[in-house]
Amino acid sequence: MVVLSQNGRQQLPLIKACKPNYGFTGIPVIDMTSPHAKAHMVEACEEFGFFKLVNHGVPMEFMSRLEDEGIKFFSLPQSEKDLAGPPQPFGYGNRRIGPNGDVGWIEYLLLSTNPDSISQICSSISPENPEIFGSAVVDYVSSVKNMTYEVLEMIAEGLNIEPRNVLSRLLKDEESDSCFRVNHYPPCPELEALRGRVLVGFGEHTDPQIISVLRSNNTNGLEICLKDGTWVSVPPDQDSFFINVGDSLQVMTNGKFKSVKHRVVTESRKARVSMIYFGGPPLTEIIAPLPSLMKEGEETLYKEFTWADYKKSVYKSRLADNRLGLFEKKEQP
Ligand code: GA4
Repeated sequence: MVVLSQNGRQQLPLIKACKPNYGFTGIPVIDMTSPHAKAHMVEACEEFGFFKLVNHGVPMEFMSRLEDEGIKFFSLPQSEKDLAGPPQPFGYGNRRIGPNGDVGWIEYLLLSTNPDSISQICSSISPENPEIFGSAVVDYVSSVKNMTYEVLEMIAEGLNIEPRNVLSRLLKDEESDSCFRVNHYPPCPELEALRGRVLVGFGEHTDPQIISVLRSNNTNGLEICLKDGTWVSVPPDQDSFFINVGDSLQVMTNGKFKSVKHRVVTESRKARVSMIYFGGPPLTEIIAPLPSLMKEGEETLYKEFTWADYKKSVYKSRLADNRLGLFEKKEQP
């Protein structure tokens, strides 16, 4: 990996650009109102760990209002933004991702999804108008949460498992450990000169939670890794959501669903703004394959662990690490 030095202060990663995938039309697009949606969601989670969701019912106004508020925040002078950081674990972050030395061409806000905690953090994010920013986040997050519950219930039906809320209950739980982030990837005009290489905004990783729900503006940058190891770019669509299977859902399906490896690369001319809801279970929840999904004689691939155990290990890891590796049952020789 080559590294670009920014004003001699920080080292940012450059990677080889993925081959253009103009011909690749394989990212599944699922219409939430279609009678086939449930089966298609299951197929997409098995093949890609990823799909695009249309006709989702989240008001466009909530999406654009939060995007506008995010842009307003990120255009503040650096000294003002720094008042809301660094994230511990919530707040404003710039270039540094996580506690273990990962960096990217990004600034972001990391928030809890709990309305009290949102309003608390919003008073440092926007001291003049905390309620404007706060209400944009609360409206958006509550609408996206409801849509996500429905997606998980449709997936449970598609998998033929009962009860319907076997997955969604973990996110609906008052103690659910979910979080939310707004990412801003500034453009980088110097990139034009770096032929064949791209600057990393957010390095490759899988999400540790159950499911992540991403919405971005119409700027390129998101890439996912297919089963055969090829990276493909995901054409942006500001009216849709992109759903990612997280590590916990991979475990709960005993590996039938794959948590998708993904990354964001920087555009030379246009800022990318994304907002992501990460649906996680309560800390005490045991993450294990759902018994109703296990075939007779099927062995569980993972050791038993709670979300708190996993989270602790996640925060000791680097972005690109195979975090589930530590929890896999190794074949006996
Ligand atoms: C990836 C998914 C979410 O953005 C996140 C990230 C978290 C962070 O930014 O603090 C982590 C990353 C994410 C996984 C490995 C650790 C923790 C940065 C990092 C290096 C909020 C999450 O839950 O895990």
